[in-house]
Amino acid sequence: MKVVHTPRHLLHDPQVEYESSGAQSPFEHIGRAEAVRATLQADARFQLVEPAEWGTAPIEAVHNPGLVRFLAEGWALYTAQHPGVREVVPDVFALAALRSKMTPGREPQAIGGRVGYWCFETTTPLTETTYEAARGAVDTALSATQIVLDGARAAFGLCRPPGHHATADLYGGYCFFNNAAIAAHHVASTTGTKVTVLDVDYHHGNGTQQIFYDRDDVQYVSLHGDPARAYPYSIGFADETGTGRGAGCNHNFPLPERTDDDRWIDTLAIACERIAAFGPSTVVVSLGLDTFINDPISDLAVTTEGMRRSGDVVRQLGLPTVALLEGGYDVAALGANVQAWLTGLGA
Ligand code: Q9C
Ligand code: ZN
Repeated sequence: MKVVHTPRHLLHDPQVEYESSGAQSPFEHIGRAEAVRATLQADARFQLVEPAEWGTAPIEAVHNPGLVRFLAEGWALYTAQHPGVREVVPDVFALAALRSKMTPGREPQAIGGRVGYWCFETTTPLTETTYEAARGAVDTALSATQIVLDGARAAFGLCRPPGHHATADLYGGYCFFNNAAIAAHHVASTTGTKVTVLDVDYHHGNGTQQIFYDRDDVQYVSLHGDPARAYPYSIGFADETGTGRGAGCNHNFPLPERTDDDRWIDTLAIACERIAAFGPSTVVVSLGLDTFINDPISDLAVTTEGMRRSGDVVRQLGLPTVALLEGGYDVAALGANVQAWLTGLGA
């Protein structure tokens, strides 16, 4: 199986994130992708290839061009006003409810206001070269997708930073551009066929759900920790099923704490029945490994063998599949968990 990887992910190397009302060392760090690369590089079944350059057009087909512009220029403008700042983080959020009863808000002119207009939370620092890294992750996703469009049964994009929390207009949740949504839209728009995004990250992919919520050509199917207790808290409930033309095309499977391999696999099998009924040409997997039993920021109990079984369930759909890395924070196990998942998928 081909694995798309670029060292450009090293350009996103924040030293601090703000969570639970305190500063901490980031969970989403360069060692994650380096661990996955090392494991796959040492396994002869995988061939590492570099992505092509895809430019901003496929990004702006999914995201607000204002978000792209902010991520490209925001760090320099902010640090010109605040010399010495390394990680830019919002402190004022332009929440829609601030303007209830009024006309919709406009992008603030002041850079301090712009950060909180395009970002929804505090754990996603913007550094001097984050934009280049985020562009590299999109290039990685699109090149892995192209390998599948060219006829491969499966491919893996070693995307970092991850993507599934980024909405059309907002970054956050360690995500800047929604790699999986950009890939899925690319397939749907260039082939005129239906696509499914299957999201197996521990966290609900609120960004992907939002982007496709009113569309009937891209189905979103997600298994995740119940938002009643788990990030992103306000989205990912089972009664969110799509709107307008997209009614019935969104499927959420919120899960309880300590969900084990058997329950996870049973739920994934039901999710795959929904995918088969939708009839996509292609499946894009948002491959988070933070459902792992030892993951430091989540509470499910899937084992490495459960990862292999998960890939096997998806393989049985018999559909061309592009898997893209999302979360997974037990770095010691991350390479083996990706390897197991891709082995199940048919590496
Ligand atoms: N106290 C991904 O896995 N922090 N993003 C959660 C809970 C953010 C996870 C805070 C988690 C984002 C791609
Ligand atoms: Zn996650």
